[in-house]
Amino acid sequence: MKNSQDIFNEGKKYIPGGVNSPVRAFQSIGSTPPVIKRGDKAVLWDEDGNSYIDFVCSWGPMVLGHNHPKVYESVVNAAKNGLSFGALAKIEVEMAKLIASMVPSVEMVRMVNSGTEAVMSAIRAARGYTRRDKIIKFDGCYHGHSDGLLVAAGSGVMTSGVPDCAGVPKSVTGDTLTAPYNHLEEVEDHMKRQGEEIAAVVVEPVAANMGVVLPQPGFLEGLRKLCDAYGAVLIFDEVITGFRLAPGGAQEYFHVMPDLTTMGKIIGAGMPVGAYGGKREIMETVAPVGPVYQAGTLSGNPVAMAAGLAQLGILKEHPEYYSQLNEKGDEFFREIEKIISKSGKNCRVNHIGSLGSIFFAQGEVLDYVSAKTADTEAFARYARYMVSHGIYVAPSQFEAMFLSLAHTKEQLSGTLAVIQEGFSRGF
Ligand code: HOZ
Repeated sequence: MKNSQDIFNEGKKYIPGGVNSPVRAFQSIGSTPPVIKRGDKAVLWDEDGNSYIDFVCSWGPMVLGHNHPKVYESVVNAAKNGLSFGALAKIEVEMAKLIASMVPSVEMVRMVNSGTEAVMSAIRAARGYTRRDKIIKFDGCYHGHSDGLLVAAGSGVMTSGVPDCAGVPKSVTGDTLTAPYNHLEEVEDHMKRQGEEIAAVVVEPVAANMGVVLPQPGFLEGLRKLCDAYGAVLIFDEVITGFRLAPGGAQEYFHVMPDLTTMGKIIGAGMPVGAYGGKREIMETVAPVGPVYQAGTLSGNPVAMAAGLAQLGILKEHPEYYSQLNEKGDEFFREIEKIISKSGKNCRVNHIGSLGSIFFAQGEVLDYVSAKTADTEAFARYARYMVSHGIYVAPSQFEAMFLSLAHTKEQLSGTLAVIQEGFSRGF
């Protein structure tokens, strides 16, 4: 097993599809994945010795780039003291305090191990708090793979083109209502019909799992008003936007406060961490204070906390990093827009700060239906071309492109040159 292809083939004998998460199989772009050996700053190397400028950034969390020396040092030092205790450690309290100091709506926070777990638990807390069962989610938003949220989900579910997941009982999804993203009137309809039964509205404040789709002006504010009017809990899933758009995530960026916030891998600097937090009165329904049960031996794991604390600590100390990162992203995506418009191709670039997507679609992409109009074959040709030219982009039309603070001007202009060549010659 020397090279990527051999390793992937061997993996397929023992792991479903050869991968531990479906999108990374590169199936939807009709290719096979480079097997990644190492990352440093904004560069990845594969088992064949090829290097790539990384625009996946582990699906977001590597906002400082790979192998940041302070994060590395913090992890190594923590590991020297033991890998897991299943008991309270001081670093968990430090982490909770730091998150509460950065995310404006968070008064209390509970650590879990992934974004999936965070959203699943936040919804349970919202249901326990309101004593209601139904939730509203948006078509094309992805909130992890828990049963009740695999309804019209984005990310790998959308990539595979299977809107409903086998193995999920109808009885479990019966309380999940859906609405199109950016269509406030449909949320209002649900509320008018059954507002007394709706525990929560869960939303990605910037949708980033059907490609990047921005909230239209008034959408998030409208959700806030509807939740207030009907006594529902507003949950912002900030697994992608948290600590990326601003120190306090999308809620700070858009000045709209949710009741609960879910966070993911970025708070572990890429290690398996998630968290949910928000208003004290809701969080105090969670055990051992209240009757909503949620637990886990690995929750608040000291090594994962050490990684996250180092990354978030750096970000808190340097608020100027956000203007740098957002400007770098805005400029990069605007340049892509120029290239595309000169080429005359039917593409749209949706972007905000360091997050963006090139949609191979004709019209504006504002929701699941318009995202689905994208020509996934054309995207596949583009993605294969990019990867074969040393630019690692997500192997799906329905995922985001992420920049980090580690991306250099030269790397970004090199990437633009590759894109330019691709759009002018065809992929
Ligand atoms: N569903 C993830 C991105 N939205 C991909 C996870 C992975 O393959 O690591």
